[in-house]
Amino acid sequence: MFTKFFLLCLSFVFILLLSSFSPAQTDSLVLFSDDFESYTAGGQIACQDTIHINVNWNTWNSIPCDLTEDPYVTNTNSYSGTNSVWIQQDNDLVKPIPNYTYGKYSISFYMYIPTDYTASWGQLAAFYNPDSTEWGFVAKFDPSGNGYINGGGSGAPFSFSYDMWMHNELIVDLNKDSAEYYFEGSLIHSWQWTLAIWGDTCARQLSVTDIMGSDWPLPDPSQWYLDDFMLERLDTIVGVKDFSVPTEFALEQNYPNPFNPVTSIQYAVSSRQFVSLKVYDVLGNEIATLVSEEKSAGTYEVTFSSHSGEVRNLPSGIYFYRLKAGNFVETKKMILLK
Ligand SMILES: [Ca+2]
Repeated sequence: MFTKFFLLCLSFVFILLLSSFSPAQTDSLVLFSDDFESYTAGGQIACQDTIHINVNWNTWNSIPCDLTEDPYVTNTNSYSGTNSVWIQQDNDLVKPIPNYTYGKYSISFYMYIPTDYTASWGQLAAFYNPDSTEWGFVAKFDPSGNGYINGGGSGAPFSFSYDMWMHNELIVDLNKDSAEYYFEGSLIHSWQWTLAIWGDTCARQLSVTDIMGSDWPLPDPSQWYLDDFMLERLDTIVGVKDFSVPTEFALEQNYPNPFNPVTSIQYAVSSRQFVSLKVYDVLGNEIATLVSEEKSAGTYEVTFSSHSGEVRNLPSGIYFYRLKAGNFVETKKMILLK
């Protein structure tokens, strides 16, 4: 009996120690994801405006407008569920991004290349004007199992396998002007993002993702499958400052305030709850969603920028941010001063 009691005490102390030394929490905000399960197999997913292709890369919907360029949704092969996108020769699947200039982002997906076929994908760094684009990088997969990534005026080879699902990830940190390409979780190449694909200087910006059939000098034919595409903001929540679990919900005043263009907002969650943190203008219009997910107890910090992501060049003025977590609701005021 004594031993049991002793063990119980010991485990209690251990749990206390664990809770007081919980590691810093990092988190990400999913800006866009698609597992392609909501589309009809056989339908075309993209809708490229070929007349204004450099102006409006307005694709990723199910209204086909170009029979040759747009890839098909298929149920013959998938990473998740039953559907994926079948990208064939000269197809493009394009994901517009609203020209981010600040923040750290991840673009990832799974790819499957049948034996002896080719594939490629790339990321546009910048639009200088409607008709001038700059490639941030391109990854290619040639028919001998050799991959190659070009970025920053240099590159790196890597090997890949046929007939299996493989993970691709590009991480671009616009704050640090750095880029990293990961294949199957391994870092293949890192470079200065604004050096663009061939080492030319370009704007510090993240734009369209272009996922291609062989539109690159690769041996034909190109044919591959793509599933579980995701665009994430990685630097929205930077961690726990206080290792103890908060005893109550709290929403702190943003810092700096007034701000231009970036400010930080801290909040505390005392028990696991669905947390929503949104920014509104004085008319009550929703400007941005900073958090919208279940969070465990802890202290979090999120950044808000007046000109990145879905937010475009907000005017100077008063804005409000509102935290909702369970029954807890609090709103605070912040001032953008340009
Ligand atoms: Ca799927």
